[in-house]
Amino acid sequence: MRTHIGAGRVRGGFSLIEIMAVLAIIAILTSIAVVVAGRVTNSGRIQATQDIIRILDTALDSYVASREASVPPAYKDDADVFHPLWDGRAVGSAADAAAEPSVQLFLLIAAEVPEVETTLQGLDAKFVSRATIGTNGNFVRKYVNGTLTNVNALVVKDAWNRPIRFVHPIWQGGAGDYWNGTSVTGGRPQFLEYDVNGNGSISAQERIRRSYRPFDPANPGVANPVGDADEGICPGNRPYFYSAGPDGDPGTRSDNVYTKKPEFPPETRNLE
Ligand SMILES: [Ca+2]
Ligand SMILES: [Ca+2]
Repeated sequence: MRTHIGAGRVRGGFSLIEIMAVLAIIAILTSIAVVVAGRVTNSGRIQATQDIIRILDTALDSYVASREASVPPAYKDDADVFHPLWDGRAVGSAADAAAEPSVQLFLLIAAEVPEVETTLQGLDAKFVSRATIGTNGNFVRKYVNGTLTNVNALVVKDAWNRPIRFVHPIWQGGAGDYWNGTSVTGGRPQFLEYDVNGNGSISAQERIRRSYRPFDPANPGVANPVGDADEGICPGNRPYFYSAGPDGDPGTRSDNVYTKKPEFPPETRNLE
């Protein structure tokens, strides 16, 4: 009997080209696997984040029902400083890079309602922590035994470990100029002024800046342009919660996570 081995060539091993081809195939398969695994992870995180937002929505419902109000008011601390409940940046250079901790402020007010506390117990503990409110010397403080003391409140994060955001209807689309791709351009007042305490004048705390968009990942710490809001308009004059999604940028709305999607002003939609 005669055994036919290919064209008669006896192989003593793999050639360099064959090894390189195999390595290239392995590299391609690995990169596909990483992409697929990333999608699976993100889809699980999106689901988890939606669950978190639904619980916050329920907490908001409880608050609204208990207070017979359509929206939560601004938070006023014991130092008579008002902290509007919205998703934007505080005024002042030191705080420019920091968004107002909007969910934290909301939960500080909402904690007065017992039903809210019960609802929040439904949150997975790994997304919840406690922290002082504010950054860069702009802490929310209260008098405790005669001393101004930093306030602790619940922080609720999304599945990418970034704070969930709360948008108050006062914004109605936000304030601030736009980043048109090459420069910051006008179109809206840079600051939104809102007489939070109704005293007829606007204090520094009542002049709030909202985002420039889009977020510049190369310069996340600089004041401009840093997108820190989705610029949505609250549906039915009711606040909404959202997460900035996998990319962590609120200004890119395509991957943001919502349970109640807001309207967006037409002029920003054109920049999508
Ligand atoms: Ca005022
Ligand atoms: Ca985003």
